[in-house]
Amino acid sequence: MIFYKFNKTKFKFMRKNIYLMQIVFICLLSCNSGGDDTTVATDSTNLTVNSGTTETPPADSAITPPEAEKGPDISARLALRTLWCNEKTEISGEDEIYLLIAGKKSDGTEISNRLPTGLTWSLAKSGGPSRQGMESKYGPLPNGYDLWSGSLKDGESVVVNILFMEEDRSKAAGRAALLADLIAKTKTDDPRALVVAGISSAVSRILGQDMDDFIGAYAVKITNNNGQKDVQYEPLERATMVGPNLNGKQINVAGSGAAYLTTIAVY
Ligand SMILES: [Ca+2]
Ligand SMILES: [Ca+2]
Repeated sequence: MIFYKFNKTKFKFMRKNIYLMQIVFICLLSCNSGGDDTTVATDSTNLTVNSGTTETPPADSAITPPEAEKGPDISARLALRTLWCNEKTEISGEDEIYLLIAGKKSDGTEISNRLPTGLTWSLAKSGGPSRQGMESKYGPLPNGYDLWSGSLKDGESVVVNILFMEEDRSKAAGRAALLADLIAKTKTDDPRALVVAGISSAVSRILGQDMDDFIGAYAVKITNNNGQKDVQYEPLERATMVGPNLNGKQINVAGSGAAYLTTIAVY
């Protein structure tokens, strides 16, 4: 009987404890489920974490693609190889020939030059190489007379306009203004814009009366195409392509009564 009473008391005690544990458990459950604003959004754009903090994942455009591999720099030289008089513009005496060189690199570098510097090449239509040929009369430089030389990065280009002139009474300031006008018109980023329009009218407008004679002009564009030298030749005014020979490209310039066969090359 004592044993039975003891077990009955113990059983009541245990039942009371289980009841209390159930109350505590229910209380814990209700606390957890109420009032907390922790949510996980179902879409992929925003995650709301504790008290409304919003984090936006990086946009695709923020990922920088790997830079395309650049080709090597190149060095280039544009040279006048020969200049031969077939007809001169002066009625008497020799022509006094000089070149105006106006151009631009695609990085904006301007090219402005006169060859020979401050002087002229005196040429005539007869008398053989010692009178007709610039190179034979004035002596050849190695691979000709430099019109432009420099380096080009991959994708860069240079446009060089070459004007063949005969000197009379124009002033240096007028020639400088003409060069500046041509440089301003030169474009390097459009293959169709290689042609500089209106050279002869610019010569008349800028040099004025008693001006030097304009014989003809052409342009050369050199581009570094992934380490390869691409060259375009373009007759501008009073110029005709003759064709390539062993020394380079032959172009005839014939204006103001004169006719000169020129050879240019790019190295
Ligand atoms: Ca003249
Ligand atoms: Ca003259």
